[in-house]
Parts: sequence; structure tokens; C-alpha cells
Amino acid sequence: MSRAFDVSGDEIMSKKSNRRMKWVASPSTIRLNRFSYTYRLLLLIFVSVIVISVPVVMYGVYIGETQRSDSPQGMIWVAGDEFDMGSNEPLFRDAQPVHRVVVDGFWMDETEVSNAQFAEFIQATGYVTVAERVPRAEDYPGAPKKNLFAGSVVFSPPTHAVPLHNHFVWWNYVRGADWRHPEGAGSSIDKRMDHPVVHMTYEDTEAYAKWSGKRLPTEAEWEHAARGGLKGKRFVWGDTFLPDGHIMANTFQGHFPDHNSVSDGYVSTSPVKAFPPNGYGLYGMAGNVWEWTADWYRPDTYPRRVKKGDPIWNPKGPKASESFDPSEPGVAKRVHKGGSFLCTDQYCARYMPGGRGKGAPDTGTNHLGFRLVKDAPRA
Ligand SMILES: [Ca+2]
Ligand SMILES: [Ca+2]
Repeated sequence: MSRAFDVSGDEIMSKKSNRRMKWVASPSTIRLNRFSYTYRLLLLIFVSVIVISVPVVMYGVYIGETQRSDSPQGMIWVAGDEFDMGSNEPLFRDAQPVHRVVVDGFWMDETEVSNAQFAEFIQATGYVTVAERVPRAEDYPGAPKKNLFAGSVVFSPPTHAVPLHNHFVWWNYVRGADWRHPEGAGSSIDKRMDHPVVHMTYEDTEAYAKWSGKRLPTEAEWEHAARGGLKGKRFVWGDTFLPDGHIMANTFQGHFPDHNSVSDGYVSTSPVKAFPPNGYGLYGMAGNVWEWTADWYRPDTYPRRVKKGDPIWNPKGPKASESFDPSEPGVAKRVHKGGSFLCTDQYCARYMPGGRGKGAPDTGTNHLGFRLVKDAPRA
């Protein structure tokens, strides 16, 4: 091969330039010719390396964008991308207008944080969750002293149909409810270690995040991940709620809130991998438990955002002081995403990726959990 190249090269040299033909006769040209031979050999090696390595490197970049070999255990790489954020569902007025958003890549927990994972954190740190602490009177001015006991908010369905405008009818602050006792004192997670941890306040999620070296996702990151690579679909798996009759998520069936027909097999939480993952391999991005995001809530976040022109890069939501919920003015709230085992097509329906929920940072419930993300090291 090298001989053929040499011959060919020589021929090209000799045919291209009479002047170079003359150089061949001089002693200096002999050195030049030798240099030229070496040079061409090196050039051949260089070109060969480039020709072989470029596709390899390109393939490596491609692989890196879709499945990184350095992913932390239990996390999935979600490649950065531009996507349509929000929803045109008529009921989701706070999720409009749909607008273009770009997020950088990140790792995300494959599932909602489970009771088993949270138990590891508690064992390692001795952390006491907010629901397990007796509320301080100064944090709840005006609250009767008899109401200042450790507990959390639990779904307590009425036995008969009720109007859906007053959610206080089916939510109760229950003594002794916390992550170990999802329905209050006497309940247990012994047989639910693979279910998502619940009764998480935002402070609890931050403590876990600090311990695990991760962080809460932004609302945009969460929604991009939930869409799993699909473009503008109603659900994280497509446009049909029951594709070929298959149940794809833990939601509520029957008549909300008084009669749960439990056709998906779970009256409350389910194991974190009970239903199929989305296109990125993430489980529970629709239903099971709502998940905290880092963004503060406003119903008009999107209209305010699009005034600045799109696409919007890595949006982080409004400031804490700007947070506003018209249904509970004066209480700053953060965005929840994904819906829960209490979402039904009659009420909520926010298991759709464009749907938005919200909650006060100090308030956990038995249908609210979280998962975390992690940034890749900068190159
Ligand atoms: Ca269910
Ligand atoms: Ca979920």
C-alpha cells in the first residue's frame, strides 16, 4: 500500500512541476525528496487517523447525548433539547400559552424517591421530617394551641358525592401522619418500602437533596423529562389515555372523591415501577404522587415569560416574593408536577405533562413526593 502511494506520489510530483523535476538532480533536492516522502507518510497516517476517528467521536457524542456511561446509579441522562412547554387543555389555564423552551441536559432519578431510599437517608443522618415536629406557635399566628400537633394532610374521602369546588371536604390534617405513617398513627409503610415517600415538605426534599448531592428540578426540566422525547402529546406515553386498553399510570377511577373503583389496582400509592416508564426510561412521570419542583408558582408565569421572546433558555420561574395563588392569596407556593393517584378525568387530570399543580413549601400530603436531578460535570 505504501509502495503504491509512493509511486503514485512521485508520479504526481514529477508530472506537476518541471521545476521539481530539475530539483531531483541536485543534492538538496534529494534531502527534500526524502523529507517529502516522510511528510507524505505522516500525512497518510494523519488522514487515516482523522478518517477513522471522526465517526468514532461523532458516535461517542451521540451516545453521550442519549445514554451516558457515567450516569449515577438509579439516574437517567435526559439530554438537553428545545420543546413545547405548557398545554392547550381548556382546563389548564395556568399552563398557557404553549411556548418554546430550551433546557440543558441533566440526570434525573429514574423513579420517585422511594420509602426505602428515604429510610437510608434517615438512617445516615437522623433527620426529622417537618411532619414529625410539633409546629411552633410563632409560625402559625392565630392557630388554636390545640391544633399545634405533629401531623400532616391526608386524603379522607367522604362517603357520598360532594361538590368539587371545596377541597377541604376531602383533606384533613391528621395527627401522627408522616412518611412512616402515610394515613396517620396506626398506618405503616412496612409493606410499602418500594412505594414513593410521601408527606414531604419542600424543606424535607432539600435536606435529602443536600445529603445525596442532587437538587430539585426546575419546572421546565421536569416537564421536558416527562415528555420523554415525544412532541406535544397529551400524555407522557402518547395521545390516548388507555393505549390498546393498557393502564399506563396510577390515577383515580370511579367517582371522585367518594368512590374509587380501583381498576388500576391501587387505591393510594403504588410501587414506583408499577407502570411502564416513558420514552427516557423514567417511571411515574404521570400519576402515583405529585412531585415538587424548585419553581415558585404564579398562574401567569407563562404569559409573563413569553413577553421576553422565545425560546426561553433554562427558565427558573418567578421570585419567591412574586409567588401568587389566586385560590389562597398571601401564601407563596412552589410548582408541583405530574398529578397523583387522586387525579381523575373528572377532577384534576393533571397527570398530563403540561399540567401544573402548586403547594405551600411547609405542606406535605399523602399524595406528594419528589425526585431529584443532578448536573453533569462541566467539561
Ligand atoms: Ca389508583
Ligand atoms: Ca409522579
